[in-house]
Amino acid sequence: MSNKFSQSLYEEAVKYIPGGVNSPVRAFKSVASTPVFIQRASGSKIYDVEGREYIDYVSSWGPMILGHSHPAVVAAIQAAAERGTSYGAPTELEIEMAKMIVEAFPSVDMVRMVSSGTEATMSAIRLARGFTGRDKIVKFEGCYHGHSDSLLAKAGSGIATLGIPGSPGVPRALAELTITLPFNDAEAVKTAVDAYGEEIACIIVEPVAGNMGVVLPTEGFLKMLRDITRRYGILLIFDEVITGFRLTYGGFQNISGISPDLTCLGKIIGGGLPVGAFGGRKDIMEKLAPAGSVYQAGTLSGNPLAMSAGIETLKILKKNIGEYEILDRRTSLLCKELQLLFDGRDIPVRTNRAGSMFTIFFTSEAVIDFSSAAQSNTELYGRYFRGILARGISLAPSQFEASFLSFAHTDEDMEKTLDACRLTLKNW
Ligand code: HOZ
Repeated sequence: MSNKFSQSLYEEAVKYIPGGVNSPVRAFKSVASTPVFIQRASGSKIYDVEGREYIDYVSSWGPMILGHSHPAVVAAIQAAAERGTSYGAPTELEIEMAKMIVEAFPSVDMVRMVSSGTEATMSAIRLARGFTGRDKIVKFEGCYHGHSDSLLAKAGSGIATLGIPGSPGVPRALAELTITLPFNDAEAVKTAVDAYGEEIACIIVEPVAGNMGVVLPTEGFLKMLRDITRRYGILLIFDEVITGFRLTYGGFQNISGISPDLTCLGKIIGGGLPVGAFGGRKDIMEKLAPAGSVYQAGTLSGNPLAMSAGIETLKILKKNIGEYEILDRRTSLLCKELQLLFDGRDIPVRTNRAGSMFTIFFTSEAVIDFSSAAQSNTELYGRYFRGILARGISLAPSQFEASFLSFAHTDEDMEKTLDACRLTLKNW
């Protein structure tokens, strides 16, 4: 496919932006390609600078559950912009947003808005350390909680995509405080907590992992985390930046019935604008400045544009709560049909799915943690990605990311996606 304009923009971009992109996975490196530059997006489609249309399953990495440029969300942003774009002072919008989150998440009594998921997890970790007076934290291999120093060890997303074990620039003294364990491995958790329980401030987990590709928690894993953290006075943090409002009106905690002490959010609650939030038990949250002494701040925190886009998005989701079920069914059908196409060609793949998020792993084994995800043939994923992209389908440009459906995806989009897959596999 001719990609001359994107190619020339990429060549220009690398002169001024490291690697040509502002977030590593976008560079298409792991799929042996160069990025498609986007001009606009609407509903389930994005359009590149050459005017080519793609059915979009990247969904801006999760936020666009209503589809792109939803008219009511755009109108809310426009109306907010006319009243001023940032005040650095409190607004009524922030109370409205906080109330909506508190209402949707039974484990959240209070919430603090920030500007990204990274900020949310980073601040939740500081709060957990401040609250417990302990320094060590536990995270899971392949789970990604943004790029703050404490959380980069054996992380998913770009770290997994680029195959780097951690990052230079993270002080060893800090990295040593992060204990990294295999996801879904209850025994490993018990061993670590038995050894260091009194020193551990928190266990942070994506209750459904989305950043090593989609990996579901095994039966009882989250409950085990809840029980053991309670026993040792460790805080349990659910990173629901991706799963928040993605699987239901609330988080995976509403579905699993397991309540964490703190919850991190982002993506959907900003309706496509930069946002993050963390919230939880009142006694913990009140340790935050200025109520308490754990410091955290931000000029654009609670930004009126982001709050307006987020509030409008949540209102629409709440009003159309039945759509989640339709989305779930549609994604399930798509995944089943895709799996059949691969099976029909004897190409070993495993499809993991939670609601409207899914990953096709190019492996014959079940994917239950990062080491099984890492068995995937990333070259074949790249080949599939390039084949289907050339036929107008935009998937996550990495084996270790999730793809997403939105309320805007139609049956016709599904048919076109399956046709593109059929054609790609025909020329395999
Ligand atoms: N780390 C993000 C996905 N899990 C990628 C963000 C982006 O490149 O926009």
